[in-house]
Amino acid sequence: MQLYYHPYGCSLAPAIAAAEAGIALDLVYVDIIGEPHRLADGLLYSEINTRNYVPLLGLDDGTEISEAGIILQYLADLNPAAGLAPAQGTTERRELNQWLTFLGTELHKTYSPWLFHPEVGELAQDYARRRVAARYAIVERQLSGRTWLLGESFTVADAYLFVMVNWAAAAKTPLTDFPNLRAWFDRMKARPQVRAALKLHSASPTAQAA
Ligand SMILES: N[C@@H](CCC(=O)N[C@@H](CS)C(=O)NCC(=O)O)C(=O)O
Repeated sequence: MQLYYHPYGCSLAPAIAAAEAGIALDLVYVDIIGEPHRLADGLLYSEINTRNYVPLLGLDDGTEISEAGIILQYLADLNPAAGLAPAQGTTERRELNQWLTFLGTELHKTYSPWLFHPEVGELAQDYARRRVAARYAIVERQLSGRTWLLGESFTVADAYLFVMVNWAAAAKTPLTDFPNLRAWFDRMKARPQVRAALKLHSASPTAQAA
């Protein structure tokens, strides 16, 4: 399986999920900063993925999966023994879906693109930062008395949340008011598979070639 990724991108979430599930992925670098987006060999990314963003998961049967929340669930369901997602049809799975949708729509899409494009202006960025803080407050309450987002089991929702919290310093969305979130972030960074995924996912084409 191939994961089309960018080192600063939300493709980090599936990279973490795959590492936690013990699934090996081939990482394919996409320059999502340059326009048009291209692979390291110069190929236009839009020729592979008409949506033109990462992550994209290329399956061995030639089909592809896009959208972070769906890729995460696909990876989790490939290895149920890893316990990264509750069983389909359960109340717990519905809860996971609720969090994945919240993370994708309320948090991810408030950061990206707004907080990574200064050209949108200070007013828009300040507004986005206030929205992020209000969403972090929701996560802060959820983490009270819980080790991971859904309770005592680490799930792919934690992998997804990690991406945005990892952006916090660069995007100037401080975690100061959110002690549960900070403690959760420390627990995440201490997980060996999160560290392994971070290392793999931070590689640029030059580093990959080296
Ligand atoms: N709805 C998509 C959003 C993915 C997304 O925002 N990807 C960003 C990186 S975090 C990207 O590739 N941006 C490049 C672009 O939009 O041109 C998902 O959930 O996977």
